[in-house]
Amino acid sequence: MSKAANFANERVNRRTMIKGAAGVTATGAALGIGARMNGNDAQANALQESVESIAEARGLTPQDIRAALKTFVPSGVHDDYLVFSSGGQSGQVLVIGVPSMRLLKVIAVFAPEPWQGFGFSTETQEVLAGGAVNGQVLTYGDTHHPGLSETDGQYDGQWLFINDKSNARIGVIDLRDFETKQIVKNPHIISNHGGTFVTPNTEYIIDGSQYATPHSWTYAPLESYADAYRGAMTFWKFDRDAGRIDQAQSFSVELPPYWNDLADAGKGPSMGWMFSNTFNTELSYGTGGGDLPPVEVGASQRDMDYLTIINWEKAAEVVAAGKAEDMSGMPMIPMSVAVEEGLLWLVPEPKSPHGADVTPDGKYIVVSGKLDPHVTVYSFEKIQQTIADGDYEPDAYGVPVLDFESCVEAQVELGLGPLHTQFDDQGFAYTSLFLDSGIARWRLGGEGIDDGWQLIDMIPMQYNTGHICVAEGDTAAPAGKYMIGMNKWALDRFHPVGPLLPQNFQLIDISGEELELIYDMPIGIGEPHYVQMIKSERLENIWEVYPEVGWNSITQSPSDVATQISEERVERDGNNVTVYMTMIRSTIRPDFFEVKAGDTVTMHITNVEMAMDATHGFVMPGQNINLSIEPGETTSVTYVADTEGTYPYYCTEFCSALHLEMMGYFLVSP
Ligand code: CUK
Ligand code: CUA
Repeated sequence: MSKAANFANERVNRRTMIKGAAGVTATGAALGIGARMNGNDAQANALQESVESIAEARGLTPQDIRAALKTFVPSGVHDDYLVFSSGGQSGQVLVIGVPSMRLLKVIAVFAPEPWQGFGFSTETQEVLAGGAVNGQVLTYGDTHHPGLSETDGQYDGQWLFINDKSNARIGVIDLRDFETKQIVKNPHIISNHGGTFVTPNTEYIIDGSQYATPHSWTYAPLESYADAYRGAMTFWKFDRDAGRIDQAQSFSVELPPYWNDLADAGKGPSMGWMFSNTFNTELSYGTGGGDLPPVEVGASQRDMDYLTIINWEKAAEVVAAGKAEDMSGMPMIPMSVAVEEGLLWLVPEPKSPHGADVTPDGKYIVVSGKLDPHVTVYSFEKIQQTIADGDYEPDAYGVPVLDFESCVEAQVELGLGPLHTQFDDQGFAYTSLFLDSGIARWRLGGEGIDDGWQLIDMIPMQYNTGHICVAEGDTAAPAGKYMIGMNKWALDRFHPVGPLLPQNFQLIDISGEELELIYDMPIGIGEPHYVQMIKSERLENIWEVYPEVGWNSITQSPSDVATQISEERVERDGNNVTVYMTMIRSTIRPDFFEVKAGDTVTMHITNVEMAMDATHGFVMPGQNINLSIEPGETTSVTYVADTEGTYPYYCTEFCSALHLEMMGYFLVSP
């Protein structure tokens, strides 16, 4: 043993004696500082002492220091992984670095967001308008599941999709500039949940209905629930070249009025298929204003619900063959056709299922029953064999229900309230335990694995874990290393901030034999459900500035209202005034224009700078206008100047020493 290590041990012993407890001062030994530094004893001692004095002053345990060292990312150094997190009811997406857990960006999707000018500029207002429901533009979303685009079952770092559960909408985010480009409204369903999950080459984005309604949410009394209400599984076609969901190539498969929950796409041997949980096979719709049991009771009566299985490749062929019906402008494959074509199947599933997750090799589907302590593992091969054997009976809607025993590979008892499962690179699966407040680590089984389908370990979480995320843990090749538990309740974990508490993301190091909690991160915005964690190096197409001056960031092409330096002007056409404006440190041109009360003003503002981070903001007081114009971007806005007065407009980003001088006067004359 080196002198330094000896010294460390002596210190530990001495402090332990003094304090009567081992905790704080075992730091040096725990970190192995002495042993590693034996080339330079003086330095080792100095480090040892400084670490110990900081630890003591701050009351840190050796575990705390290990966690700090594992998550600390020095100034100027980038994180190894990025997390794309749902922002829950904020309607946004959060971008977080791992392991530092630093918040890098909040991407506006379904709600206006002033900093980015999202929902304030004409271009982004059109994006929000794309998600209008019943003709009304909505200003919130309940985001649940971000889905990164995939190539060969692995994240390709190009696109991100996210669903709005409350209105059955999907947002499309371009990962070159991290901005929302499109929102589509599902014409068949009013609420979704099992979205967005992409197929292995992002052929389709899966979007499953949650609460059944009549098709296209038309009116039908609740008593007609069994006959008139329906579910649907929608497959949105993604056109990579256009960077848009192509509704004309998208379609749905009609389903019984069960409630579809989480879904996943098959891969490898199960490529071309998808799997979704289905609950409320009891067809409960609550009390209906009468004596029926509330949904909580009504939807939990049967011991088994269903796993819904759809062959989407076959479904696409059926649509192409003209066997679907047009419904509200998008094809829907009727249930009877889906059954006849052999593309829709059910398998019983233990009580009130929630997660459905396909293993990285595509051979198994792991399902959790919220009210069953097991996860149930289905074999895709056995499902195919059961279909081939004709071992099924129709449900009340004629959909074939496969024999449970014939399809199940294993059931693994994990704990109470299993919800969601992820996978790592060492053959482990991880399942959140909502009621037990923990995450179970268990071993996957299969050919050549003797000790498979077994619970290995459990790490407690604070508290009530919903989704979990392992780095690339839902792809064909998980990265492992880190896992995040997304905890619904934070309780005492952070300083109190009033009755509405943040949620608690907990980062866990899963690379070793022991699961090690290394960071707690409060999420003070909405209730994030799911996140995906991608290796930073896969995001290689990110732009530092837009490709050229005068760029329309929604169409991702040169803007036809771009303005170059010296082309600034004010054009008048009757009551319509158009201002072509430029911004450059530290001038807004023109710095003055005047209109008459009642004129309609359109401004096209171009940031003519191509320097990284040289963003200018723009506000026009009294008009609810707040824009962000990133380097190269052209942004537009239109408003009616109905109140006479004097309005100084200015740049909101502290962009330069003379930023406060970056302003102009807008006058509205009587
Ligand atoms: S659901 Cu939230 S914990 Cu919407 Cu993915 Cu399971
Ligand atoms: Cu531009 Cu401040």
